[in-house]
Amino acid sequence: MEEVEARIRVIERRAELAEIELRKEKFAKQGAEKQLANLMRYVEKAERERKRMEDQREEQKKVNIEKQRVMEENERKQAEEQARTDSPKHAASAEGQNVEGQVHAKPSKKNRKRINKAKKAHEVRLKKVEQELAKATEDLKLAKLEIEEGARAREQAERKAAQARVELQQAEKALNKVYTPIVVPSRDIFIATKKRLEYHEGMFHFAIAGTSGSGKSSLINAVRGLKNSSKSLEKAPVGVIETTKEIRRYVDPDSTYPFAWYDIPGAGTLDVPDWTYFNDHGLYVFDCIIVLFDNRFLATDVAILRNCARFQIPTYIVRTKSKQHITNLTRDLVREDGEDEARLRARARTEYINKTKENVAENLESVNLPQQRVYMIDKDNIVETVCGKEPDDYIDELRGVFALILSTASDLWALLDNKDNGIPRPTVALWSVMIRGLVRSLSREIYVLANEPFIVPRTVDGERSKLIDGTATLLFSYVLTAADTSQSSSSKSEMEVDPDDERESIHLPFDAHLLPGHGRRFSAVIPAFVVADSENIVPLMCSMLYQQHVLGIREPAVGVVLENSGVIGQVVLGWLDHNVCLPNQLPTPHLAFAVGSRSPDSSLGIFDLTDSISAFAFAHFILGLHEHFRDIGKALSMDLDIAHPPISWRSDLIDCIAESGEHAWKRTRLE
Ligand SMILES: Nc1nc2c(ncn2[C@@H]2O[C@H](COP(=O)(O)OP(=O)(O)O)[C@@H](O)[C@H]2O)c(=O)[nH]1
Ligand SMILES: [Mg+2]
Repeated sequence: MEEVEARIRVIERRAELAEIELRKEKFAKQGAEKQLANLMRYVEKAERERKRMEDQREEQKKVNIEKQRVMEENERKQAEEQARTDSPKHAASAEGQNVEGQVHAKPSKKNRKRINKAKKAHEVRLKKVEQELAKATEDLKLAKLEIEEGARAREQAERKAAQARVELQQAEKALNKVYTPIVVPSRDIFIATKKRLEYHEGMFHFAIAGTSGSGKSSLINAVRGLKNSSKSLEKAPVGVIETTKEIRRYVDPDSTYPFAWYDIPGAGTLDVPDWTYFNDHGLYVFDCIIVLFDNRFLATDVAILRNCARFQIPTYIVRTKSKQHITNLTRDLVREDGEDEARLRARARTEYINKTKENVAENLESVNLPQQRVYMIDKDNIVETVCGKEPDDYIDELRGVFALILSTASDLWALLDNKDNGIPRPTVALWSVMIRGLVRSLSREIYVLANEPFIVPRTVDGERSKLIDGTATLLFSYVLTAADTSQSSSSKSEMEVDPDDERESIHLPFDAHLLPGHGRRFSAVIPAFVVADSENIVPLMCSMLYQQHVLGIREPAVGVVLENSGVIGQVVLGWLDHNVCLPNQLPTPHLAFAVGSRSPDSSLGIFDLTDSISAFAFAHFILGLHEHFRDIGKALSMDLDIAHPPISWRSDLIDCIAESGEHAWKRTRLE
């Protein structure tokens, strides 16, 4: 968690830096744009100035030409006038004409001088304007360059901004993954939702969620003993395309089962965050949610499971239409040589079961949800079971599990209600049937041993007088046999020892014997889950831990305290300090359980088995041991790492002491 938080902090910091960078770039972009606008204004002004100058020059030119023309016209007129007045003296000397010509030429020269001067001044001005224009053009060029530069900078800034946005989104996503907001409904909303969904205390409320067509309505009919073809008005309509997201409620017609079934449509089309969907539909009020799928286990199914985990609602993963899927698979498989129809179907069935389990396991693992069992069912089989018939081919019978839990709860309730003169009545027969049934539904490789005496290991100097330390009410164990040190299908009777048996003893140090008994050993018992009363639970769990330790198994020990006439079950977890293993010293065991509270609270691992909801939560806890059983089984099927140095204790020490006195255990050690 710390590591994840550190990662989040780094991502958040990066997002912050990216934001700052983005702001800087925006600022730079604004600056460049401002500068650009200024330059444009300047260029426009220069252009205007140039035009004005040119116009002025043009105007001046016109004025000068006109002036010149007027002047020449006047001169011409004067000359003509002169000529007219001088006509009597027409024969004037050539010299005289010449002088006259010089007199006429004088003003014209003056004018030209003036014109030339004006021209020069004009040229100077023009040059200046041209220079200014050239400068303006140069500035324009520079401005254009700057504009281009600005555009590039802007592009880069925008790219960086986009990247920063992506990073920010990623950071937010990562943050949401870890800290998905959980909006816990207030007490008032909770009560209002219960009212809206017609939740009645004392009844058990199952929600069935799944995509349209996965078979929700059919399952609801099946568990109530109704076929899809039934004419009953109570039937849920099937095969209809779900057009609303409205939740429908159906009550079990069999009043001995206080079940209400709810059809939760639309879960496969999440267009809002999954927890919003979960909260909006009030799914948090249900006692149990069944996630149903037909072909593939989808992300939306996982989303529902994730939300159920938040609200600690028991869930069941169920695959429907199993018969149909197996039939299809039978048709798809290539028949092996000499394989008849029955064998082919059996192969298809195995493949179907394995593939389904794998698919669900992978999906759960990918989102870090604990593994849980997937039930494979078919509506027709359920109808048959509900109607009291034994279906010919079924994989899992979910309703059987529910019925077992609820009937146990109601039987225990009835038993407590009928107390004989206040004397507590034994309840062990009732609850042990339920616990056995539940564990049995988890694995067929587990052996149940009831009322078994056990011993606790002790060191050389420890007390050795009382060698049976207690009695376990229920031991759910794997069994190792002498033949091969893997799990075997030997029955309990094979574990009893016949002294004349010629079989070889089990290849395990004597330390590995948990259970008492004497003589040679052909099998060893490795408990994975135990039930005992409060007097026995601590030594039993220590013994169980040492047993696992000797075999190199590092799983925690799981047990439940339940008195023989009690109805409250409390979970105990145990582990060993594996590092401490000095000669003649046992590793320290640790046990954890809720103290100070005896009132049922499933989040503390305390359950009241007379209360159907609490009993259901208890059952769910046991069904959740699926992975725990599997891990111990897996460890046992591998090469066992027998502890070295071995712990100095053995179960049949009692005989040795009886026969040979105090230190006999040394002689009888077989190593
Ligand atoms: N073969 C078989 N068909 C099923 C099973 N469950 C449902 N169906 C069929 O699947 C179709 C859709 O079922 P329906 O219950 O309406 O699904 P919903 O949309 O989830 O309520 C119907 O044609 C059902 O007959 C089953 O277990 N086996
Ligand atoms: Mg339906």
